[in-house]
Amino acid sequence: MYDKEKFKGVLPALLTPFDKDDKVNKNSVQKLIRYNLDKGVNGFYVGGSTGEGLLLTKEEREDLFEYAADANNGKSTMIAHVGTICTSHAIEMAKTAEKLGYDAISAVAPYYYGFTPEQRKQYYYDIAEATSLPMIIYNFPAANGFNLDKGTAEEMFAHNDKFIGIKHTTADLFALQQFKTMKANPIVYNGFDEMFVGGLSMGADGGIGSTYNFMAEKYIEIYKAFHANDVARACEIQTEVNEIIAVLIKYGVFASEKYILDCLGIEMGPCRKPFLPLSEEGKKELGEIAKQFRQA
Ligand code: MN9
Repeated sequence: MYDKEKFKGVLPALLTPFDKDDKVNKNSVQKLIRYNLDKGVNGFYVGGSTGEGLLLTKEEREDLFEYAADANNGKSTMIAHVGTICTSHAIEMAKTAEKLGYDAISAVAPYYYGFTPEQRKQYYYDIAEATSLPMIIYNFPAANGFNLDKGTAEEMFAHNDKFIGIKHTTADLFALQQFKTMKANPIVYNGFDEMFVGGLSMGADGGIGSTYNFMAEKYIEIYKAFHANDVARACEIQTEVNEIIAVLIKYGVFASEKYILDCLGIEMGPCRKPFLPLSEEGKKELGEIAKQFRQA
């Protein structure tokens, strides 16, 4: 059995900083981890969508796992996102994460070829069987057309008890609630930061989010208020962060988050191409937003 408690709470989906040569910036990875540990986050989700994991080579992803684990130094829960289109690459990354002491692995479903439900399930079984680490399914239908339902999840969790959780990145909070009624009672994470209170209300055990990178304290406060039965306060903070998220969406979420962190003293660089640099107009508006957050 694994310790369920340690997977709960607020976990930034770690952004991946790049230096001037477009290399993963180790210094900044470590600074970003420490900045968030100081705020009291419960863990990190490394190399996922937010971390531009699918724009990194396998070696870069493994290096990133190492930099992040070193900086975390056992202080919080570490989840390595190993998902990719090729099962054997995912397995190699999962083994690396295991060696580095990660607490769990996670994977987005394989994409592009329109794999069948059987093929997708087998991909998850193969990865889960390759290590002793627990597996958290990354359910992000908008990205790959795979919409995990309760029946399929039941089947997968029954097949292998390494399946422990679901990162639920859809606005379908009914589906989230349905996962919580499964026999296995999985850990379920809210994936869209702009509906964190909604996710918690429907039973989420916590959230994994990109906007946590620079405003984790807001989500920690939402989480605490919600669990102290102060839903009105939780909603108030949600409204506050959503005003900011609306601006991030306007200019591109990850590039905007990186720019805000640049302003706060952590050099994040741009996103990797084909993402394009932030507009000057975006920088102006985001620079104003950055002023309300703590310097790193
Ligand atoms: O990891 C993120 N998901 C994606 C979670 O980017 C696909 C979210 O944090 C969003 O970036 C955020 C803004 O829509 O909720």
